[in-house]
Amino acid sequence: MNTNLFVCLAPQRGFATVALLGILFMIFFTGATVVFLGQNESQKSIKSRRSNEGLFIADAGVEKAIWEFVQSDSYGGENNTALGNGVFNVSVTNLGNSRYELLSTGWINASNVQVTKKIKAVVEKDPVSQVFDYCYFINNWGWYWGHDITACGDIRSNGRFDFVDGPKVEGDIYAGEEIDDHGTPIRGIGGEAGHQHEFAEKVPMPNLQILDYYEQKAFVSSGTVVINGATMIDKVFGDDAGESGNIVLVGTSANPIQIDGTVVVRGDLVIKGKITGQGTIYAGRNIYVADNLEYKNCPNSPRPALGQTKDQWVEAQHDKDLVAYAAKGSIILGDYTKDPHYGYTGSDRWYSNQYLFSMGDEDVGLDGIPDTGDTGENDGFWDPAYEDIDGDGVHDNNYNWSDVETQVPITNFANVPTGTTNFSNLASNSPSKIEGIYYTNHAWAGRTGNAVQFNGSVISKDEAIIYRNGLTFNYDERAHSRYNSDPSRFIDLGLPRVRGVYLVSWQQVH
Ligand SMILES: [Ca+2]
Ligand SMILES: [Ca+2]
Ligand SMILES: [Ca+2]
Repeated sequence: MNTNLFVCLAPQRGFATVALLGILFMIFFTGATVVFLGQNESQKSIKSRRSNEGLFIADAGVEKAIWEFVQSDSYGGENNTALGNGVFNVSVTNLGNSRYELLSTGWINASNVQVTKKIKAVVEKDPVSQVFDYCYFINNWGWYWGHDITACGDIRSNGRFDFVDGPKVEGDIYAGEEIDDHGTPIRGIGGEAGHQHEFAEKVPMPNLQILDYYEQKAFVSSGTVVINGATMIDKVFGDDAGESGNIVLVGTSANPIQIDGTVVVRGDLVIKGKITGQGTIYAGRNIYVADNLEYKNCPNSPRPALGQTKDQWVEAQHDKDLVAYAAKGSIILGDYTKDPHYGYTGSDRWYSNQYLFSMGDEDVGLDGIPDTGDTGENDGFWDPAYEDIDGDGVHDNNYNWSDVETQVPITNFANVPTGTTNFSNLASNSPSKIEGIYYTNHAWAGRTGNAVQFNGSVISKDEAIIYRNGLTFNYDERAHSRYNSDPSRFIDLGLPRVRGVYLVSWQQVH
């Protein structure tokens, strides 16, 4: 599946091509039926049929407008477009935040019966992806192996979701394939049948292949990263002479990393410590979370307090730090160089590679998901029409060390701390608090310390997080799409978007 060209199929009623063809078919079919039955029908019945037909025509106007918005955002509306026995008009009002209100009017004027029907709809062009509605979202395989794993918030996999030893889930569980507890009940409300949704619709992951789109966002938002008064990133890092595109950002309580808006790092980003502000950092390759990465001004509590609604919590935390990290490559946590591959044999080895390196092959068949045994899976033939999951035009094989390693030695990165001679000087395999919203449509891999907390979201195609004595995911409700439509709570983080049109509301007004 090439998500780059995917038309958004979020829970919605309407979507462009298929629906439009369906409605056209219904109108012509209905029209023909009316002509055939017309002689024997009462005037009332004809009127009722015409009324339905008028509504179909007004709805066809909405569908036509959605189709036009899929193609371009400069659509101006329709004027007396003929369809079947009638015509439709569509007027368009730009509501801001990529939203448009459509007023579609359908008329029938035939067989002495005149009907006018109006539909008002709101659509959102290229909406923020719904993958950000979960504290843990995986395209391929969701796996919670361990009694001491806790998720507070909804979790979702487009493939299978396996639970071993009764982990705890305080939220809903969605899987595109089977949900399997392997004989030990899942603890928390996620263990209840009403909160488990197997074979759910797959939610497409945004594709970051075209970084230009996000570079434009960086220019529009004049995004910056500043540390101790020095500008580290001015909109895009790597576009000016002398900028290699690879940078290290280390924040402390006294001198946190300050982010404002959207910025792009064209190569690798190594980041750790304290961060403050609101915004999103895109990386053209990997993001290395080298150790703890925490907000300086974090929410009062990671989740709504007892008796506090989600809305109340979001309102109260609206201005607190909120940062998203989106990598075109992978997100690598900890010190991967602590591995026998690099001559290291200590007990705090990285370990993630032992799981990660059997993942990533794109020979996954028609459904774009591995281990489902569908047509074309593991057949040794890679068909880019449905198996180029990341949209780069190349058959990606299983991950290996070259996917994990920095693309240049750490000493060649910009802003590398004085005295740094190797990656180990900056990284550790004992991080215990990771705050923020993390997105990649490749691997999310790494090693943690004891009782690690992820406050935000972990979103990836493949996941290989190796933890010690406790792993907790706390969803940050401020990232949920339900707040996109509420101007008083809307936070424009600049999160990755899905190409397409989302139907926000639809109502008959006349
Ligand atoms: Ca498959
Ligand atoms: Ca294949
Ligand atoms: Ca590919």
